Amino acid sequence: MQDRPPLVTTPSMKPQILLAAKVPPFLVEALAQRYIVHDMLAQPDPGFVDRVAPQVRAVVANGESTITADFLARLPAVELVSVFGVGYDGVDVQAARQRGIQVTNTPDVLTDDVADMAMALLLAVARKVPQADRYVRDGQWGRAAFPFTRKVSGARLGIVGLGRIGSAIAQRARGFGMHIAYTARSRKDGIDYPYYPTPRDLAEQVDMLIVSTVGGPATHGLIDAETLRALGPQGILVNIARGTVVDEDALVEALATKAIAGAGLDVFASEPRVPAALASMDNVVLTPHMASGTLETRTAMANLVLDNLDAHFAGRPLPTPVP
Ligand code: 8YV
Repeated sequence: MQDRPPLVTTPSMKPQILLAAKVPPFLVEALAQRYIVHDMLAQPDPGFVDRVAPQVRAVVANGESTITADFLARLPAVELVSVFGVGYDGVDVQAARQRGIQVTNTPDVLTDDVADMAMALLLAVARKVPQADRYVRDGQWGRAAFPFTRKVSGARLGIVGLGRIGSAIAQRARGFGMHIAYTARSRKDGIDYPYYPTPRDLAEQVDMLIVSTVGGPATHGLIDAETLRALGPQGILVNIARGTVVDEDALVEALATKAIAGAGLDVFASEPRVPAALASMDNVVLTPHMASGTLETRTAMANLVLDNLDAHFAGRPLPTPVP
């Protein structure tokens, strides 16, 4: 029998990337068509990252990822971190910059969904939508009266952080005839809504407070016990930003003692862990960090991740580098 010629393997020219977060399957598939993908969450072996590290030229992360300076130091060939999400507070951008590593995110495409979700949570808490649903399913209708709820239209709304998402929330709230005020690091030029320098000052003036500011050390615990007390026993808090912006222990305490009336929370300090106390309360609505989670928006986010990677590897300007 004739010997077969040895199989010649040519090294793939595809750049290698490290997938460091859970992203939708359609993004994983699209990435795999263009790149050699090392999915670190699918690898139980702790030595995996260091084994592939010398070849890794880009990292795909998400809004919840923690990409520290130490982690980047383990990736000597990395050139780009592409975040599937608008928030990049988990990425040490300064450390990346020092190494010449670019960071991109997915702004704008998710603004509408996140603002929609803020209003959904506000309405769900104020109008007791989950409780009303349970009441009907449990066959209570016709037996016991459903309690009165709180009116959202015309109420006073405070927005913490009037960036892209905060402004989109304000736009929606105007449609509800709400009286809008805001706090931010500084007063915004050309904005007529009343400005308060701190969340506490703002909370004193409003019925409902929506948190839509960036995460990270600068806003850690910004919504503290004092702010919640200022919001008052009729007050409702909604957080679609980052769990760390709200002092979670203080929030649990404020809800338990009825220092505030209720809360709608899409984000938590240590996801996916939700404090058991919150889950046992009836005056809260809890969702699993899904504000941007429509098929349309997650598809647009995925496309932006791909566009940034493709631009980088083609030597073109990045569509959405972080500022
Ligand atoms: C997540 C988010 O990134 O955009 C952000 O900053 O927090 C979200 O959109 C998304 O859940 C993907 O993990």
